[in-house]
Amino acid sequence: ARGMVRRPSLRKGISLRGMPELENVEEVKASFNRHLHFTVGKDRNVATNIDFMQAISMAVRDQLIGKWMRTQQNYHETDPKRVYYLSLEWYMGRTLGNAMLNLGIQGSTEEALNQLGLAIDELEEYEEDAGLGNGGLGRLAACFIDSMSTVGLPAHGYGIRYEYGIFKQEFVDGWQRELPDNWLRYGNPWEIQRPESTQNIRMYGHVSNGKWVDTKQVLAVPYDTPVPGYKNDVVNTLRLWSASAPVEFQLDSFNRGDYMGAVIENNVAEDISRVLYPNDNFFEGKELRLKQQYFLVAASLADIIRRHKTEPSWKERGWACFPDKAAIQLNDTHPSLAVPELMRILIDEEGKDWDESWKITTSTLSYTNHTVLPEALERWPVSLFEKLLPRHLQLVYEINHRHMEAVKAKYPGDNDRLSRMSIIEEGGGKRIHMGYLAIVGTHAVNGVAALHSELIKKTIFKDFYEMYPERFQNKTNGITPRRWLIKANPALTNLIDEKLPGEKWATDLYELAKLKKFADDKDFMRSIQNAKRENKLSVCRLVAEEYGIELDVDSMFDCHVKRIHEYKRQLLNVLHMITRYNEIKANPDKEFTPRTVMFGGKCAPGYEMAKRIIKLINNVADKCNNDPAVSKYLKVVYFENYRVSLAEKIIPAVDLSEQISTAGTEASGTGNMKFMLNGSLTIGTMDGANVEMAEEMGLENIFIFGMDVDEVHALGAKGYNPHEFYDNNATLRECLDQIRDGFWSPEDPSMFSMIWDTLMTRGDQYMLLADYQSYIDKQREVDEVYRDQKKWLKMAIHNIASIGKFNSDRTIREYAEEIWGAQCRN
Ligand code: B1H
Ligand code: IMP
Repeated sequence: ARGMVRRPSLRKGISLRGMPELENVEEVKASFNRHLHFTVGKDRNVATNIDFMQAISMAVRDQLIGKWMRTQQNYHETDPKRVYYLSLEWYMGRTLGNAMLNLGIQGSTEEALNQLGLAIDELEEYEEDAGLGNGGLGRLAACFIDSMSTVGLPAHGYGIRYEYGIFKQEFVDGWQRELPDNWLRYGNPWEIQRPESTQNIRMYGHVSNGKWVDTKQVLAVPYDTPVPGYKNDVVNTLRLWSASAPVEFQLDSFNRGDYMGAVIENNVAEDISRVLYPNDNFFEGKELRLKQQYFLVAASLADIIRRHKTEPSWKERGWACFPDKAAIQLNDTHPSLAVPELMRILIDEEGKDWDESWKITTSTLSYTNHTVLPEALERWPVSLFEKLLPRHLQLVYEINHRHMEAVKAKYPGDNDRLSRMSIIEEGGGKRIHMGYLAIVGTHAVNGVAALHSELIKKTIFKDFYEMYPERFQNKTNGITPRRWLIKANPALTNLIDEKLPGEKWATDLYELAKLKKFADDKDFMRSIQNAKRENKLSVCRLVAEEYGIELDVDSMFDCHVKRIHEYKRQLLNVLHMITRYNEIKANPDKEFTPRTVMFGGKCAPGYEMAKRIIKLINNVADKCNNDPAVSKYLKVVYFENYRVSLAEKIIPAVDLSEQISTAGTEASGTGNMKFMLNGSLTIGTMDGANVEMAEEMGLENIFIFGMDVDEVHALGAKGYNPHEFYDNNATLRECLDQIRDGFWSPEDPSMFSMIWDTLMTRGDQYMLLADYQSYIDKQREVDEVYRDQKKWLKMAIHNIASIGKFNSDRTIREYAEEIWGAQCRN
């Protein structure tokens, strides 16, 4: 079966890619030539690949516009309940390939460009990623908006049009260096500016006689991007706000005659949408971040209300109809200022009383929690609020006052509970607990996987669950199969298409369960193996070109890609690599199952420990790759600048997916689902959505190791002592001593002492050493199964066939039904 592998033929998988019909091909060619000439303003002699990419993007965009206008017009005429998804992050990646796929014009476009001597897949590489997110939370928003269009929900995404997205990562001598991501430099063919829908946003000032006065202003200018559903003619809108200084902004300076100074000062206002905060799972309480949050919330709510005031239902019923016509989802607490802002609009601008305002606010808003990590929970200093949003602070105090009265009424005399549940935290400088505010101010709060949703009820929100049990829900995350299978993995898509013709599975992933009957089919197994090998060969080429490293395509591709964070335990993986290195060195004649361990991921620029973890991985990689005795069995690659477009290339080529967070720390994970969908096996802990993946595929098809949540809590209660593990485990001790003594950093022996210190303190929250042996044992088992390719392939097929639940279409239908009360039209 090994040896030459066929390239995927253009003829295969034709139904999904769209048949290149002569008429369409001619239309695409004409449109491309027209845009190159009239929009880009170039001829074929001087046009660059970026010019070609922009011309074809606009030709594809043209095909969206009619459907977009018809969709929006239809919403206006039929006045259905709308869904608004508010998020500080939209990690969209590239748009061209996805738009062609959802329109069903991949075939025609490829053929048209072929006839013009151009290759569409090469041009797609010139599109910058829209990197307006950090990781899972931002990519979830992107998968959700794809699904909302696909299931036919009248939905709108709202976010910020950051001028700089997540930084570009570069390695300098193995250390991470951050470079600015100037993604808009060559323009963005997918956005349309709508200056006529600009909103005026106020900040600062003070409250006098109940009025918010002497405020500073900034303009919010919307840019719209079309979001097509999968072959269903629905096109929704992602509306991103950009900050712009109003003329009045520096009126003082203008009056003083300082014209130049005033114009230059515009930067201060426009800084609001300058750059994405590069933190994943970490709260940084900076004033500029609070401004970003308010900017998004104020502009979006004003726009939503403006829209509803034009609808017929409003003319009949006014505000009373609002909760029936609008559902607003808060993606974590980042946009939770929506609670006081909607109250401010209703009370101060619309003249409503408190009770009616509160009813409208809570019945319209709902909140998703994405983390239980204490350092990620937003707790804004009251002093900052007072300065930037004095009126909102008053409203939050009033909300808390009434909330405290409700707690007193339900639990008379329970003063401990009262202080535990206060939205305003006392002591050490007052802070506003945004999670509590979001629970109190909405009608539904949900976690993002079953385990996580149970955990928030038992831990961080226990008191709130006891008081409002009916508000708590679970919505297990999902991913869009269009981008993560059909677009990313044509080889596997073709195989599925052959077995399940009619492409029903592209929206109903539960259909893939029908593949189970082929789990023992020799031909199908061989095809799956060949598809994986073809994808692995692509990654081998990429690694050879980018890093000059020759990979063994038949080695097990073991992959750990995600943000670098201690709770995700990249260090546990490092301990496994070092253990393997030591074992190979100690047994020069022994045979091992060859592995290629792949890493990818950025760390927050100020996260010292994570920076050292990155350097350690790169040092381990160097030593392994440059020692022929070791590299035969163990190579290590750290992909630079891991991002959505790189994920689409790597994930289809992976054999083993690493999902090894300490149980109870990873709320869901969504990378785990992407690997499962692409036929990788998972080694993981009983954490986040891994639990439900194991449930769907059966424990015999996944490599589960380590402590579960109860065991983690029990060990924490008893007291975790790393020395217990260090003293009693010689191989573990050898690894740790090497890290401490400079074996992995001969250039500076004390370089990784910080890592040793962290792992060896009783305070290591992630209890890394406690799971070490169980992880190593499980990795041995993984080796064994990989040597039995028949067994491996059977397990891989069961993974693919059990993915149904993790389709984000399913997640979105549950939100629509159980939280939003909105109708899916498809
Ligand atoms: C997730 C974040 C997050 N949870 C704060 N929380 C941020 C928190 O800039 N900040 O301040 C940014 C991001 N991100 C992730 O959400 C979880 O860790 C994943 O487990 C989960 O799959 C994902 C989507 O629900
Ligand atoms: P928005 O939802 O108000 O932002 O408007 C988006 C689109 O909805 C518009 O471009 C129109 O297609 C449609 N629309 C909104 N308001 C009206 C109206 O008053 N008459 C006709 N179409 C409208």
